[in-house]
Parts: sequence; structure tokens; C-alpha cells
Amino acid sequence: MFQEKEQFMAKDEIRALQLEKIQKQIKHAYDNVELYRKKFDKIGLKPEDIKTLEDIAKVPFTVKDDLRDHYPYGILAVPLENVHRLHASSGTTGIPTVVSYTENDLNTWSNLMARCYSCAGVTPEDIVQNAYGYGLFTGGLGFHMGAERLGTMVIPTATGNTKRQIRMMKDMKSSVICCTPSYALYLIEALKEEGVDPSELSIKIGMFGAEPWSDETRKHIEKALGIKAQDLYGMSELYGPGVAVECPEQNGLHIWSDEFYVETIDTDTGEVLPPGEKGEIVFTMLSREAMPLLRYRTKDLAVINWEKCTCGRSHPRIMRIKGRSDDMLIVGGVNVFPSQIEDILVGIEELGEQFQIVLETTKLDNLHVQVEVAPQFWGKLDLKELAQKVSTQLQESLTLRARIELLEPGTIPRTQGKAKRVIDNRKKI
Ligand code: DLL
Repeated sequence: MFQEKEQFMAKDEIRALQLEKIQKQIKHAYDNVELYRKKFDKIGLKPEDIKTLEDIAKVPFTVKDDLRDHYPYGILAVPLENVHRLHASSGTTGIPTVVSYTENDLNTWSNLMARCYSCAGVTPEDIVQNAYGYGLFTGGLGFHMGAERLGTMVIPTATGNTKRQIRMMKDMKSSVICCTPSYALYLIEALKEEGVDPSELSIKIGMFGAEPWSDETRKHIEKALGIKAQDLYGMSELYGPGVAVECPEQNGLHIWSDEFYVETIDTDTGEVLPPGEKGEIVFTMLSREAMPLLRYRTKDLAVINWEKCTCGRSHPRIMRIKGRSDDMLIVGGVNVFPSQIEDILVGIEELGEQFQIVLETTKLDNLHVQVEVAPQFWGKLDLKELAQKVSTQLQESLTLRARIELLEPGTIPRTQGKAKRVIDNRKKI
């Protein structure tokens, strides 16, 4: 098993290592990045003041705007000639968030990704087909380097050309597929269209991430493809994919806490929450050279479970990300994430997997949900009755009033990357 020792470190061992690494990182950040020095000096904090892990709560948060404000080269802590790679994510504001890596950073990232594969059950004998986007997005190269580090053959199909994707899966006998869960749903449809029975394929594990997806969607993908669908979490600022992954128990994603110190905070007050409470996840990277990140606010909301997993790993677990604080919709006073709506819709047999939430006015009291009917039911049932059934279920489970529009299968645009579930047509003020 790749990095077996690191995967199965005991809790005490992790905590001792965390303190040692965090003290070093804080000094590195303070000495080399003006942004951190200014933030520390403003409150009279010195790196030497961090004597215990609890002291980390004294360190000011870092937010995405801190990175954007330092565009283009971000918050570099090393000379530019030591930077070996850049990635970037496009933001809604138009200014990309640029992330940089030294050779050691790329090495650490590769190890983390290889560890993720290994934890999810992938071995060097597997054949990995990587359908994440290659380029500025971290998904493609992250999964690629991890597979190579594990010693697994990797086929860099990248996104797009679904027919070729299917051909490769079939002919090369790929045993692992890496892509977003929405693309996995599309692949299932495309296989049907191509007349390929999933039992003809050799795929046994899917490594799905980069967007929220529900347990119901997992069940659907696992059943349709006859595979184990593993969830994997990451974000560009934290190297990319590889921060946390599910083990075969599928009961939370193990955060590699020898490389990431995790906290959950109250989004409004910034206060650190006790274990088990849902809040915004905050990460401190423990050995990033090029771009140290201290107490980085992810905006992702989840519960962290600190109990040892039945798989024997002590690394804490993220109990499935429900969504981001900035994705939350407030509909008639009810707080709801698109993933909760997805959960309900996927559970209704007559519906397909594709849906969109359309926001029409600034008043969200009436939510408009467009959802496709499952192909085998299209034209065979009373749409009015079905719409009523969907609306009642949303009302009963989420106390949500919604206008349901049922669409013909294939109407909603398919995606190769992250799905766009919310269409915001409200006039920007
Ligand atoms: O999505 C990195 C990645 C690539 C992760 C491939 C997994 C697989 P960003 O584009 O910066 O990076 O987006 C990061 O995506 O803050 C979450 O909101 C969301 N996200 C990522 N993985 C998951 C997941 C990549 N497994 C943002 N479940 C994060 C839910 C996820 N949300």
C-alpha cells in the first residue's frame, strides 16, 4: 500500500508532527510573505507565540481575496525562479486565482494524490483513465501525477470526445475512471446511446470529485456502472485534488492531516467550533513552500469527524461536503443547498439525473426547478401528476415550495467538468 505508514499514523503522532510543521510554516510565511507579516504585526503576533496547536486560533484567517489582491504572482514565499508550475482557477470576479508550486510542492502533491488512489483501493496493477480537464485546472495534472507516482498506467483522455472516451475504456480495459460525478452521469447515458453494456467494461473504481454530489447519485452511478464510486476532495489553493478521499468504508473523506491542519469555524463569527459541529472548513497547509496558506477559509461547509474510522485510519474525516456558504439559497426563509434538492430528485424513479435551479427574481420565494424525466418514462406518464409528486416531496423533505418544470430527456446541457446547477437570471444590482 502506497505510503502505508502515513495513511495509518496514530492520532498522537499526527498531532506532534502537525505542531512541528506548523511552527516551521508560520515562520516561513511570516519571514517571506509581506501579507502575513502585515497581518501578524497588526495584532502584535509573532511566530514564536504559536506554542501549541490551540494557539493556531490566534493566527488571522487568509481568504480568496488575499490571493486575488496579490495577482498575478499570488503570495510567493520563494524567488520566482524556484517556481516550477502555475495553475489557476477562474473566479466569478474575472480575476483568476493563481497558485504556484516549487519542485518539492509538486512532489508532495504527487504523493498525496498517489496516497488518495491507494486509500480508495487503486493499485499499481490498475489502468487509470483520467477524464479530468488538463490545463490550468488542477484536476487533470493532479490525478495524472498521482497515478504515475503510484506506478499505475494512466491514460490522459482529458475531457471531451465522449465516444473516444468510451472506446478507450473498452479497448484499453481501463479499471479506474477519474472525472466529475456529473460527467460520470453523462457517461452512463452515452454508454446507452453507444449500445455499450457497462458489463463489457473493466472499470471497478471511480474517483469522483470537484463538485458536491449526493449519496443517491453515488448509488445510481455504482449501480449503473457496477463500480465503487469514491469521493475525493480538494481545491486549487490547496495544491488541487488530493486533500481528502474516501476509503472503501465510504463513511467520510480522510483529510491527510500530516499535510493539512483542519478546523471548522462559524461562518459569521469566525469562532472555532467544537468537533462534530457543522461549519466552514479552514485549512492550514503544513509544508507548502511556494505559497504557504495559513488558516485558509474554503467557504465549504461540512462536519469533521475525529473518531477513528473502521478502516483503521485516524486521519479525521469530512462527512460529505453539502455545499459552499456562497452556494446556499434562501428560499422563503428556508436555507437550502442545491445538493439537498439533488438528493430528493435522484430518489424519484421517474426522473432523470439532470436538473437545474433557475433563479428569476431577487425574491427567491418561488424556486423554479427544471428536471428531466427518465428516458424510459418519457411520454408514458402524466406530467402534471409527476410534477405534483416532485413538488410534494420537496415540500415534505425540505419545506420548500418550488415550481417544477419537467423536461424531455437530453434537454439540459451536459457537462464535461463541473455541473452548473444554479442558473441565476436575476438582474445584478
Ligand atoms: O475542484 C480540485 C479538484 C479536482 C478536486 C478534481 C477533486 C477532483 P477548484 O476548482 O479550486 O479545485 O474547486 C474547489 O470545489 O472548494 C469545493 O467547493 C468543490 N469541491 C471539490 N471537491 C469536492 C467534493 C478542484 N468531493 C471547490 N465534494 C471546493 C464537494 C467539492 N465539493
